[in-house]
Amino acid sequence: MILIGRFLSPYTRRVAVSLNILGMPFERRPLTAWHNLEDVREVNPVGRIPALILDDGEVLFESSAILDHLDQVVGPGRALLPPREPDRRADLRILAVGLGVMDKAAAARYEMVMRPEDKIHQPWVDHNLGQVRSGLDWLNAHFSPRPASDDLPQTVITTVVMYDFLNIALGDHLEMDRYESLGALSRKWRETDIFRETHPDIDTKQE
Ligand SMILES: N[C@@H](CCC(=O)N[C@@H](CS)C(=O)NCC(=O)O)C(=O)O
Repeated sequence: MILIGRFLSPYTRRVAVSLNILGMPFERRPLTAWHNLEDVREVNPVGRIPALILDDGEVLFESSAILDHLDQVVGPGRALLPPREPDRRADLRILAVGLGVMDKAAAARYEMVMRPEDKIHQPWVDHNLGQVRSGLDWLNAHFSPRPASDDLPQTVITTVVMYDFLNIALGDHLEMDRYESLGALSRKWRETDIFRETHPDIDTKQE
């Protein structure tokens, strides 16, 4: 399998961490929509990362659809998202907020870095940052991994990756210290091999 995307993309990174946890070998092409749009469009008609090229050549895109496929391949006993209610429903709620936070963080960041300085619309940046903050408040209050579990379910993978992304992309604009329980979860996992192997710095160092 070939994973298309850079690790700075939290969507790409959560797929990479999941592949590693599930013991599924893959190659990676660290492309981005900004530098390699034509190549990315060849694998994803919308021109976004991640995409996963399967061994038979079929291409999957959208991180949640890719992860759903991986869970189907390994089966319900090893799936990273619980296969049945009520745990499945509970985890989907956490993932919906985590992914929403990533989407709004990306929107704020794009406004700040993609526009000429005199064309940045600060109310739009603030609107998105406000949504990031309220999403983080909710996650901080509502997400606690199931007790006595050292497993890495998709909720933990996505939350740890999200937290790293926010620190890197918007650390100067957010007060990350106030999300104590998310910070503790991040500290528990971020230095473990499984997350270090996919740290966004890896791509920067290779440039
Ligand atoms: N919902 C998508 C989001 C993917 C996404 O937004 N990827 C970003 C990189 S972090 C991208 O390729 N952006 C380029 C663009 O939107 O033009 C997923 O979960 O895969």
